[in-house]
Amino acid sequence: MGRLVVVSNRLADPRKAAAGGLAVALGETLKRTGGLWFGWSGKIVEDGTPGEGELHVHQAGSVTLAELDLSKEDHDSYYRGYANGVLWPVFHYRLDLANFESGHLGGYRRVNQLFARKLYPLLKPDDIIWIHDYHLIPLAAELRAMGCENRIGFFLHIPLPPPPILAAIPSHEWLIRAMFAYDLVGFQSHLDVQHFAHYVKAEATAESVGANQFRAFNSTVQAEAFPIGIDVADFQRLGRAREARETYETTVKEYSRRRLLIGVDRLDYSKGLPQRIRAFRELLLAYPENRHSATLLQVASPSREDVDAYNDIQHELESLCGSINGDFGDFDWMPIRYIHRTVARKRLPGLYRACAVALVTPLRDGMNLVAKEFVAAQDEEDPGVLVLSRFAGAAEQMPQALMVNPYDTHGTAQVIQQALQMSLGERRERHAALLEGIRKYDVHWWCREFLRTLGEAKQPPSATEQN
Ligand code: ADQ
Repeated sequence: MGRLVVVSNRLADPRKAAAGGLAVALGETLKRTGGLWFGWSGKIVEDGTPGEGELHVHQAGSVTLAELDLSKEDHDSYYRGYANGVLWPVFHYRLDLANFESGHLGGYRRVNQLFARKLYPLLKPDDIIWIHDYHLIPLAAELRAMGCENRIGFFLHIPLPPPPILAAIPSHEWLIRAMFAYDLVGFQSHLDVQHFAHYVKAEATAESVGANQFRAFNSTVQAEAFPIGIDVADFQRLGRAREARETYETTVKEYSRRRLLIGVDRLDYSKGLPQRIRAFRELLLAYPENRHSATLLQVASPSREDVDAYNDIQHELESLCGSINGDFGDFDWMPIRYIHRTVARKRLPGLYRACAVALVTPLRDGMNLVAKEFVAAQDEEDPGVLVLSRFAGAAEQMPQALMVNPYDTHGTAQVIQQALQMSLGERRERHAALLEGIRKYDVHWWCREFLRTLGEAKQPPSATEQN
């Protein structure tokens, strides 16, 4: 295979210990092929000219990292305004939180054009290009317009909503049309692929021209599900290291005799945090035997604090946790420990292992890797139980979890109670099946499978066909 070129909004240095499984998996192929990783540098230039940005190119071993600065105006409209103010809420089915101010679309297009202009001169004819996520949907179309004939794949890390929701975006046709500039479009779940198929057939009168292939706008695109996984072996190695063992021991000691439940999320309205906290309150009300014995550790890392909806969710969560602790807590027991911070990656496996139940209850999630990390971190002899939202992409792959509808407060409380009371035999059985699944479909499988399919996808369209 030719050189791999990865394009994403942000880059992660694959050599750093804090890098997640995605950076490691992409990093391996990038290293092997002497590849290039291109993205925003994270720097915002206060008085920068819109549509312009300095590019910094440096080597990290055999991998070239190319990072682009953005002007404040571009960042505001592309990242904050359109990507996180329109696409993120709508793709998570939250029309109520979307802000369709038209100026933002201009910024989104401008930054995608800027990315294309800066990336195109760095490309070689046999490079395979893999573009990531909702920030960069129109990037391939911009590259094609410049004459780029390389194979280009796209992976959407977040869900794709059904057509009536997608169609609420004023520029929805343009957005989906842009997906036809790719040779392969990957989604997290089969449900997302179905939504794509329904949309393109209804709105773009696309024809199916083979398995998972759709033809419209004079172009053919292949659309398939590639559920992302974690690096199970690596996460388990992390679990055996000193920091994780220490975290496990101090957590078990601190909460001795108590049953621990855990939630680990970015503080995002898609993660269903208030609903989860309300279900935990319902558990204490409906099953009072859990008072003084069950504690919920909720870790929520700060995220996108410059977007209004994120401040609202933070306040809602703080007030909910405070009122439950006030109502139910005692001098020797607090029902909820809410921590508004990021836990060091090295400590995560120890924390997961110390907990009897994980609450992974998003209202909507592309995949949700916390569900997989929790399973990977468990003691196989005495594993914890995963409570999983049916609305997480992970639900398609993890049927042995206890499934919940996070909008159903009482139903969720009942399932949490079932998790707390599950026999050792049933816990082991469910855990073994879940572990087998996440091992088979780990992040390396995901990376390999996507790139193999992209390599075998139809021949790249000629640039002229795109007009
Ligand atoms: P995210 O919404 O960021 O990603 P998720 O998959 O849940 O979601 O988590 C990503 C990583 O962040 C995990 O490795 C997790 O451990 C870590 N993390 C989250 N909160 C943390 C905290 N408080 N402290 C420490 N670490 C924390 C998007 C999509 C997901 C999809 C991923 C990957 O929204 O649906 O699974 O991309 O494709």
